[in-house]
Amino acid sequence: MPLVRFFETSFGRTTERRIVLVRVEADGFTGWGEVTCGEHPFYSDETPATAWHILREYLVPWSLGRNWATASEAATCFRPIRGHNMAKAALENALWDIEAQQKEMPLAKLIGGTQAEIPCGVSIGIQDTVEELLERIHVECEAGYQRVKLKIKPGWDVNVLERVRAEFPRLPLMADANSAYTLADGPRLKLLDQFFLMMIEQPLGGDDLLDHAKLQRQLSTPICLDESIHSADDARKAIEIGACKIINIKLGRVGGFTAACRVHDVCRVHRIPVWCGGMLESGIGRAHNIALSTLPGFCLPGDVSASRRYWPEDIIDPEVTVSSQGTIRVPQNPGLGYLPNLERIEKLTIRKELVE
Ligand code: OSB
Ligand code: MG
Repeated sequence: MPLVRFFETSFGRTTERRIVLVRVEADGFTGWGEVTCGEHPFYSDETPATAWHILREYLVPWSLGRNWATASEAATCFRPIRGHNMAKAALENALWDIEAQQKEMPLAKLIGGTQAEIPCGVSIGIQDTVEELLERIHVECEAGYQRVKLKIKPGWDVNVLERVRAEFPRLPLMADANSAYTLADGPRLKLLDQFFLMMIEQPLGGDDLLDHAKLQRQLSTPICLDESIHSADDARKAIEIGACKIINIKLGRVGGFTAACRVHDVCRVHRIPVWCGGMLESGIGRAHNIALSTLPGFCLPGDVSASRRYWPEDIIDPEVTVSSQGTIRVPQNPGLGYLPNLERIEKLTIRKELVE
């Protein structure tokens, strides 16, 4: 699926997505899930090819013919497989879609969601010039989005934020470094305190919890962890050592709704605000993100925004739209609440396998 516009982070530029979808049929219902990994192993170690392999050789055979009462039993079954959370999430989340349809309730309600409308922000990638960035921020603010997240990296950070703050003094603003810094950059990151950011996301490595704790002690800007958190246990440890004050929850990164709800619960107990991150998902992953964002602890605007920001044409009907207040109304019909457009999906499909 070609993106409307390229998306650039500290680890590279994406112009089109290659997405593995999982479609499950059980008890006369059809459920859908999306593998949210990038095309290359830069954000995480998974790729569409590793997800295909793990699904085909392990997760699908382990699921066929099983008599599970709830989708979360799949999470228990998948536990012996180390890692590969995004492959696991795709299949488990498709089962959550089915469970919600069986129980005739919206997926949001099934997982314990309480919000009928969710607050939305946007994530704006690195641009070729600061002028282009300022123009993009204007467009998103006019559309009503409640906060803007900018991607930063060494060389595209302090100077850029200076210009953005000068033009948007009151904008709820944050920055995401996708692990582009090390603890040695502490003094440079300290300069970001002057911009009153809501948070700085994942400044250091995905395996650097301890260094994040050291950095957080040097900064007044709250640190939010993304890449570092793969489970509720990771969240507990990060909170305990003071590695972050906020957590971004992504369904794929933690391995599906069962784990995502657990991360949410741990954060809630410790009064750590959470929000839903994005992975440039198609409408299917986006629908799952919307359901997740309805849990009570999701009190900050997430990276869940309108289909048209990403796709000339999305693969669900209706596509996801955002109100002029910067919110998404959560669908009230059973399951995902959006219909996968089979014709469009078929047209975009370059590889397919049916396992019975
Ligand atoms: O770090 O949150 C991230 C996109 C791809 C990989 C990692 C990230 C992102 C985003 C975009 O920030 C979020 C979105 O708009 O889907
Ligand atoms: Mg991030």
